[in-house]
Amino acid sequence: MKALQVLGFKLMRKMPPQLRNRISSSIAKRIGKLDIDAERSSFIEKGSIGRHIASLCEQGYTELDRPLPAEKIEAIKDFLGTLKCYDPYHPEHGDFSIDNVPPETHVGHYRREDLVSNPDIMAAANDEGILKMVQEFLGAKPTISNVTIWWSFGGRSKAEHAQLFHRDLDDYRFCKLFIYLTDVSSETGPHIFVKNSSNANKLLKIRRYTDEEIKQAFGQENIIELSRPKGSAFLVNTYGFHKGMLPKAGNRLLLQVQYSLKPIAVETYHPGKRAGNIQYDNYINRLLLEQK
Ligand SMILES: O=C(O)CCC(=O)C(=O)O
Repeated sequence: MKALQVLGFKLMRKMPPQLRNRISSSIAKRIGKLDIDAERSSFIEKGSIGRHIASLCEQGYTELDRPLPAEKIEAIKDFLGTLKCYDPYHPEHGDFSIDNVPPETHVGHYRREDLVSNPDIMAAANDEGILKMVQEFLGAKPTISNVTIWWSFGGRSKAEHAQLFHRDLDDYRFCKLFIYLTDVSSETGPHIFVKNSSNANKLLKIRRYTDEEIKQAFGQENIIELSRPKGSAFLVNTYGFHKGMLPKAGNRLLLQVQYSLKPIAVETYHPGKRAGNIQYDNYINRLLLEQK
């Protein structure tokens, strides 16, 4: 079964946007929607949801109205202080703490299994305004298919991996929530998103692209640098072109949640314990949290 899913995943990755959209719509119809009360959101103002959904669907991203509050960021950082990081691109470095980072390492990720036990992280992932926007974007109730936090370290000489422009190809339709846990300036590795590239039928070959190629294809005016204060949150359809700019100085800490139609076929999920008695929707959280 897993082998078939992985084969389907490989085929999906090669499909052009229009075919992906047709298939997503038929998967979404079979999944159906939930009744979600977006008014209870901590991230969006009353009455603004339609504008956010339109922006996410048409331009490929939307910036949320309210930040994650400073006290939540501090609580998350205190929790991270009890954990170690690893570099997924250089597993040979093993686990390291953030005051002892190997010099060649560009990124330090925390483990999903640890993060899902934190109530502030999971509350952000399950914010009803966010779930409602994502549901309208996907056309179906969302599946949380990843929760991750990582450091991008400054002072490295050359951009690598996700620091170069690329499309994500994780599912037929998916998007990601970004929340900055540090202030992010042009110097400290802002997320860069190419507006209007998510539905564009260009540059479909799977590879990393240079800044010049992206500028030629989409125009400088569509390349959006998201330098923002800590707490800032945005939803992005990362099938559109994006990268994390190589930080020149200082480190960036980012919380990211992925929402998709289906589980990501190449991932292995080990649902973890919920913090306390928190009630989150079983379906939405089924890959990451034990059922209640
Ligand atoms: O670090 C960033 O801002 C880019 C992240 C990225 O490429 C991704 O999540 O696919």
